[in-house]
Amino acid sequence: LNMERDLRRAIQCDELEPYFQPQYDLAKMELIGFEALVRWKHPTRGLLPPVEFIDLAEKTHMIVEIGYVVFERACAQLEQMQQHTKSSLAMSINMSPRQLEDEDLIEKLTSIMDRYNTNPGNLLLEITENVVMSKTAKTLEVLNSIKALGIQIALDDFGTGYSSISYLQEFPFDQIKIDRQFIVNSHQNETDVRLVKLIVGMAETLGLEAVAEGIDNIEQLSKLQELDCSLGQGYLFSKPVTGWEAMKLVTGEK
Ligand code: G
Ligand code: G
Ligand code: MN
Ligand code: NA
Repeated sequence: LNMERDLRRAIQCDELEPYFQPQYDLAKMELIGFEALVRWKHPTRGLLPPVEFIDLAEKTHMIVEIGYVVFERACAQLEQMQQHTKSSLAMSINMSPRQLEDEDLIEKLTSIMDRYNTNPGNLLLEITENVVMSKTAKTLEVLNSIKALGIQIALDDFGTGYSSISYLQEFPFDQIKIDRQFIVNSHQNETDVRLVKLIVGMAETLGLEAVAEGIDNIEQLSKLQELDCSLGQGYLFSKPVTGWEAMKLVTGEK
């Protein structure tokens, strides 16, 4: 209960802020964009990762408010970064199912994008497989409205849920993010290699971009390059960093 009050205050006092994990084109080894990952700068407990507060935020619906905070901060960050580079950068933002149920979603996203001159084509909203499984008709309608704004949609944590190939066709996805569990042993376990190969091939067949999550070492990277997985992120490249550090990655400053 204290924690709930604490989180409400955190939203008011601007204690929530996204960190940014860089994403790379694996063939060219070029920075292509970032995933925004929320952190809580707690006044006494230090920097808290999402696992410490996202469940509570979902249960209390505070995740809707937090979602707009993260979306706005990510758009602001992207606007700043685009002033320092000619290449167009992607910004991926995680969305909880509750956010998709918010009546004002489309209006609010539109007004935030207007405020920061965001090119909607540079944004991706990540939803998990569980979202896809529940509330199919309404979810599909909302995702189509998001697509109509020009924003792309990524299916997060792919392989951990129960989505079928028919869902992948039916929903307006642009990208699938291969869950870290398949990447972890993809340099040493033949079954995992075959699964990743299968997912990359399926993505290509369906016209979707494949993103590997949690690339930790060079062997995993080499395997993913060999399998033509187009994009990736992970500690090998960088952990999630502050907006300031993300900016330095873009400008090439040390
Ligand atoms: O940064 P970290 O690996 O601890 O993030 C763990 C998970 O927390 C992410 O995979 C994502 O599912 C969730 N998460 C991170 N940031 C956000 C956010 O801004 N909104 C929502 N809904 N989930 C987030
Ligand atoms: O959205 P999602 O739940 O997939 O968020 C990705 C999370 O995974 C982030 O919280 C990030 O901190 C974490 N992460 C990113 N890259 C790596 C990695 O290479 N190894 C591990 N163990 N975790 C990672
Ligand atoms: Mn994600
Ligand atoms: Na994920």
